[in-house]
Amino acid sequence: MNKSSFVIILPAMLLVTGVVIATFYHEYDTNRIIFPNMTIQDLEDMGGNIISLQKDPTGNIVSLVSGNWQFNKSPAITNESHNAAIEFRSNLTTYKADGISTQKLSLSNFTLAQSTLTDNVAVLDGNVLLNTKQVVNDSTKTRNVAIPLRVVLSNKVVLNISSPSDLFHKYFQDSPVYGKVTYSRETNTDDNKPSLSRQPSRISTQFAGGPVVVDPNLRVELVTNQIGFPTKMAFVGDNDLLVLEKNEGLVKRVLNGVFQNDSLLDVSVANGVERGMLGIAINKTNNGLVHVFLYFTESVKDGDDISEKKIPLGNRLYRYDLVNDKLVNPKLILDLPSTPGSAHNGGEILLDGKGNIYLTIGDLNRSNAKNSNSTITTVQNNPQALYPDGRAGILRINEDGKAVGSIIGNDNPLDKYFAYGIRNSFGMAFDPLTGVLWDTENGPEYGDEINLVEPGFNSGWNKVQGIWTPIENSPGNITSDFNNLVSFNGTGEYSEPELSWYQPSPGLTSLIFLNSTKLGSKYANDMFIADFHNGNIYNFKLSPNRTSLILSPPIADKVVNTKNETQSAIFANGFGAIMDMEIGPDGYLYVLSLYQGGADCDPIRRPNQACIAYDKSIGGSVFRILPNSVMN
Ligand SMILES: [Ca+2]
Ligand SMILES: [Ca+2]
Ligand SMILES: [Ca+2]
Ligand SMILES: [Ca+2]
Repeated sequence: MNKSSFVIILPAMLLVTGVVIATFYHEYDTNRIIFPNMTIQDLEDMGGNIISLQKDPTGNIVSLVSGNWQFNKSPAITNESHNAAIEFRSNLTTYKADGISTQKLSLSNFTLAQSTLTDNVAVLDGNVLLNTKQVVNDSTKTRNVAIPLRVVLSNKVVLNISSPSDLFHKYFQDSPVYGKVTYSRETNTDDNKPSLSRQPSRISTQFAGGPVVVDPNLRVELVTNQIGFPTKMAFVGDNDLLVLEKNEGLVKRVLNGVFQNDSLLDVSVANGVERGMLGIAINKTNNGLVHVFLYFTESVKDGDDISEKKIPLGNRLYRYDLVNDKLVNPKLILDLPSTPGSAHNGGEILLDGKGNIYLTIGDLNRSNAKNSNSTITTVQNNPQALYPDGRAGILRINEDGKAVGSIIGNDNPLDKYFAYGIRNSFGMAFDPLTGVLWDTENGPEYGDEINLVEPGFNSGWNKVQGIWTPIENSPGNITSDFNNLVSFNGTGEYSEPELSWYQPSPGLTSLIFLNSTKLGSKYANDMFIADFHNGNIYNFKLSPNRTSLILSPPIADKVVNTKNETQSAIFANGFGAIMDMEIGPDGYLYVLSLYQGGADCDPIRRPNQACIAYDKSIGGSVFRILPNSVMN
């Protein structure tokens, strides 16, 4: 449709419909905007109107869409200096040709997670509330759903609003809108391949205005926001960070805060649910070589476990050499199972500085399934089950993939288990003062744990999770009888978590000890843990002998009964979904997170919950936490 036909037709429409539209067309003069010199705050007064006539194939007008868009300063943000304090709104009303309003659509409560202002283009990523009011049989049906939204404002396109959400697609993409506004589906390569996951609606736990540290002496700053779905990171040197992109099997580099487009490595990974490029650790050797250890679900080509229903080649640990910005000379160290499930692959890699490698791997998503004993092994605390195959524990090996002494058995691979009875884990660290290992573990909707991990530690899965006896995915009674656990002739020993979460589980991920005084001496050698579902970092102090946590009521009982009970332990929040933390060579705390948090997608157990589909293209950020007193 061209503009002249629009001008001719509009007055006739108004007569028929009686709709009063004071301004039929307005555009903001973006030609005078020089983006590098503006802040997000400068968008505050911008707005415009939207009008569209929709015709059937023969040219008859079938409906009219009118509305507006506007940037406002968000009333929720009190920090005037922060340039993320902006809210975007858009309202559309659809009228049938007879003038009856059929649908009102609005986008409101936009929470800006990330913004980039480059030459001529402003890109705003965040989440928005999609509100639909549809008149059906004289009654109005209202629906509110949080969806991810991208707003691109440029000299040429003026305003493009897009989202990967199916709901957004349904309501907006098929609506040709006249005016300097376009609504389009986000270009998303994942859309071209079939997925087992339903398209999620997502909710953001990354704050508008960015994450926040509770301590007023500390601040959070963004290092980069260019990363595809990230999992883990590791430092090569000062301001030199390697970051993993899960779904494409990539290793990327962030150098002096600048995300490098060229990958250091691109391998083929299965990427259904929690599969993909999962773990990294770096060792700078005395002879100048940089060894990079990577753990990933190897496949023939990216995503073929979904697109072609292929069985992955394995969950594999490799050692590479970092030479001239590339990872070369792959050496396979450990070849672990990757089936039957696509979740609980673990992924954290730790080096102990004595040539040994520690790796977490979960139960590969089967030991809680009914009538599915085919892959349950004795390390999952079922004495009648199969001989272990490497799953459900923390494995300890040397760089040749060989066991380092044996703890619970002499035969391969039982000799490699440092700990067992683990459903899944994304975090572990050595206490810098004692050298003792700690981990975080993940229960099924309940029973996340922090554990002290002695050699031969049995975490109890699948007979106990947290302190409860599992009944399907729910917590049963507090477990009191531990006689049915497998001890491998007394060489393995169950011990209870130092802290357990009841429901809902926070989805614990990274665990680190802050072996730095750069955030203040009061935090030195404290434990910090992060979660996926809330975007929180929690701070715990250890007892004088460092074998337990110092916990005061209401968690002195070593159980987080409700979400509120950890309120006083929250060190920082609003990160989205935290995947990893590291102490940089500069002594500051670095945080790797997804923009969105929320629950993971499970179409059966969580049919209507805002969630994260692990095989979707969700962006990630690196933040660092440092004192206010440090100038850039
Ligand atoms: Ca890491
Ligand atoms: Ca790849
Ligand atoms: Ca346990
Ligand atoms: Ca409690």
